[in-house]
Amino acid sequence: MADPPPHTQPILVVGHQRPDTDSAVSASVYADLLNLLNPTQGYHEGVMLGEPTAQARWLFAEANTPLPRVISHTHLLVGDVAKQNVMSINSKAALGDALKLIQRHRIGMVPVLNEQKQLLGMLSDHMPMAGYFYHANAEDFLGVLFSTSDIERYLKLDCWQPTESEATGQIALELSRLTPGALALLGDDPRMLPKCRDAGAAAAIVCTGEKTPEWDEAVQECPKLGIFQYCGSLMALVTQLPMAIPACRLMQTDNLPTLAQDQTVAEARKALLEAQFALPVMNSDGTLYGVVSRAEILGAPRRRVVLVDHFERHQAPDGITAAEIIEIVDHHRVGTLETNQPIRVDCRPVGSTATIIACKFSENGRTPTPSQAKLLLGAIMADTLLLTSPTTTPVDRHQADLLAGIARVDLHQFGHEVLVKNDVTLDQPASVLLENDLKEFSVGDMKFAVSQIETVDRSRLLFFSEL
Ligand SMILES: [Mn+2]
Repeated sequence: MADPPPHTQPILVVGHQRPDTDSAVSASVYADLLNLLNPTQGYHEGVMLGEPTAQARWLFAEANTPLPRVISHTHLLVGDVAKQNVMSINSKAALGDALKLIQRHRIGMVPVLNEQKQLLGMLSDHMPMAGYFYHANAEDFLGVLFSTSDIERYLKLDCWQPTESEATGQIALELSRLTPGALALLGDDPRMLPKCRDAGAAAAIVCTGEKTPEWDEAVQECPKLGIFQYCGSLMALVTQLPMAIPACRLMQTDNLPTLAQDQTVAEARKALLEAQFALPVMNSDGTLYGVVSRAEILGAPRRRVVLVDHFERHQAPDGITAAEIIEIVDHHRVGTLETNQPIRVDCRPVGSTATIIACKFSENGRTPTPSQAKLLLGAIMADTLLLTSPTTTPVDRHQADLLAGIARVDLHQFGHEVLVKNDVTLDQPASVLLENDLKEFSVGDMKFAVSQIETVDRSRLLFFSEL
């Protein structure tokens, strides 16, 4: 079985609601065949519209094949349309790094992630502090805590003398505003250094082109002061400084709206109307899956679906009207499903959809694997009650023989094993038993339903006549 290509929406191959064995098997094996025949069309995924029966569970286990994923509708999900591999920054990155990403990639926001790729917050040029991104100067950040290591890294400072410990004081441009532990921004006057020391500053950035003997002397006078050189004017330093503020100090963390992969696109649309920027889409472990913006929602392609084993609107998935049905393969009457475009329809009057899938293998010059053969055979046996139902045709018998040969099983013994697994269990109320294999139909204005209960032991059904 081919692996799904990453980041593309699968084409769902799905049977009817309350899936019986034929629906589960046909969806799974037909998806395999379509992937084999049309590898460029997209990845086909067999799914089930509800929990599998005990019989289907047994059969898939017997065939050593994973059960198809259970879905409850075919509405598009956030995970289907979200943009993945988005640009992100870590919490230690500076505001300038975020701004570079935002400008270079023309994105509206940057998620801030920790080392485990979990979402810490978001930075966006649509946030209230957006002005800082473009016009800020150091004055705006007076009183904001800075760490010298952030500043050293971002401003590419030359360290003349390291700080005694990591300084995270306030920034100050004037001596009068220097507080103990502060970071002082100085011009090109070496005489200012001892004054900073006396005021209790932890570090100072000096703006000078070269380290003159006067500077050497001043540095020696202040052995405990961290001293860094910025090769540029004080004005340039003040302009660049805001870009060195760590992203984690500015990111939005409170009431951060997020989406889950399994939310519907309709829900995402509603959330985006209230959001100022794209929304992060989370994995269940708190890591980032991707982002969704209005562009992804507007440009979302319709969900593509192949329907097997049903032709009735009432048996089809919720959300089918918004989906694009690209093919129907069925052995029931042509029912109430409508499509917008011409599509491939393959309806044959045989005992099971699995029979048609088996025919499609040979019609395309392919042979099912022993596992696929076992699944198809089991489904034929289940749907035709061991080739005895009135719907059984010579085609079913012929395909069943071929499949039994490939799967290396005895047709009747295997068929009997399959049927026993679906035998009615009388430990549930009759109303529940009736619901298990209930199919709804509509003809004109009339709606009706047919329910089936199977047993290999007729005497057990007498129990019902006594109810
Ligand atoms: Mn069927």
